Amino acid sequence: MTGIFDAEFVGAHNRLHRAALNDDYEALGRKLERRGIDISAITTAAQIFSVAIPSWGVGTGGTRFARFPGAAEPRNVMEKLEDCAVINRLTCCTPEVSPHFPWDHVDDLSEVRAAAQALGLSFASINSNTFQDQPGQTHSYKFGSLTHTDKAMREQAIAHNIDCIAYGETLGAKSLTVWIADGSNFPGQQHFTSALERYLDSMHEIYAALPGDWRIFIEHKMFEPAFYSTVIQDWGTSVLCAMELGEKAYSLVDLGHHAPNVNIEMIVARLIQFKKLAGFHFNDSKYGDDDLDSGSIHPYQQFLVFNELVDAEQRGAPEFNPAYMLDQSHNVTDPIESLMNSAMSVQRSYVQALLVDRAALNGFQQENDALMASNTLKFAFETDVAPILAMARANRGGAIDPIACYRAGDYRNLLTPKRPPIAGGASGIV
Ligand code: PSV
Ligand code: MN
Repeated sequence: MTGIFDAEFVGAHNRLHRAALNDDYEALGRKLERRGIDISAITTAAQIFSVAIPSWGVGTGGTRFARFPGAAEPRNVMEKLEDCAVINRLTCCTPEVSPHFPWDHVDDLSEVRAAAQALGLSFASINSNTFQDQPGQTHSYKFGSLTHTDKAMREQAIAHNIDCIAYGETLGAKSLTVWIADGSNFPGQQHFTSALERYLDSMHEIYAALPGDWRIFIEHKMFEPAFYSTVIQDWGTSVLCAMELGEKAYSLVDLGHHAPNVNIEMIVARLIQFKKLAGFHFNDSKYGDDDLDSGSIHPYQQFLVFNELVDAEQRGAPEFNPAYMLDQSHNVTDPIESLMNSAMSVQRSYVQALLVDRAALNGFQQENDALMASNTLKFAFETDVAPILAMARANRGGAIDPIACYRAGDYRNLLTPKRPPIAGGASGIV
């Protein structure tokens, strides 16, 4: 099924690390016990946690300037699924794939669903794409899609989103994620209010086509490709639109889509409070929408986001059902390795947030003990939970050290004859 990474190969790799893991796990177990935490309950929670892989993430991305193809890159959706299955096989926390249309389009999507099932995968939210022109397309998205001034353009974009719902039904998905690149590059280019009115009109039509048990996720982005304004620029506009559309519409948080230093965990808390949190596109960034591996720049921010999520989970916040997805692009790393890194980093933040002593935190908040409240969070964040993550994987038959195991398998070299290089150094952000 996942070729080289069968039970025998992963088992042999795990035997190299087993004694050290048992040692570290027992030591951490004793440490947590002193704080009244049962390590096995945390390990069980880690085993259940999952985050979806974006189908585009297994390809090598590019910048606005260049794209440098990687070895044995997947050339179609079936090969993308094979790579996603390797990530899930080794990390045991990525059983879902979030597809992108038309990039993943084939005539018979039921074959794609069957192939995914055979690999132990299923489908998360469907992503539509009205930010690029496709070969043979009637109208260009150069000046917008769902908000375009020309009704014919808007109708084309609406029809594509409705097609995506149909694709998702074939694949067994239950939500549509809509990110638009619409915006403006110059002050005065676009009438802010009219553009948003057109957006809402278009989204009402898409919303009306949603099956009863589907949700629609609105993804905001502060800039890029438009550099002066974007129509859905922040969580405020996104949540206002979600409220306007109805109960099936939610606001999706991509960690790279905010102004620097914005308090994202607080946005998350607000969206939870008003029952409008769709979920996440996890990634990390230093400057903008950098699409770096999750937790590589701001691990404490990621932990603080999970602190809000675990708080909501534990107090049974109403209608709390966030979709966790990665969204990142790789220019200098092997995408499989980067996605494994990110999935494990997100899982780490979740587990660290489970260690927060919430009763103590509540007490410190009530007493206005700022230092101890902050230290309560820091204490959880600074706990090295790596043995819990590794044990969770080992218990599920995954790899104790997924990156080392993947490298030992020499996956890319083995696949190179079957997957010749994709020609071209064309630029293109994904
Ligand atoms: C836009 O930057 C974005 O984050 C959206 O989620 C897209 O679907 C994705 O990137 C891939 O282009
Ligand atoms: Mn995104």
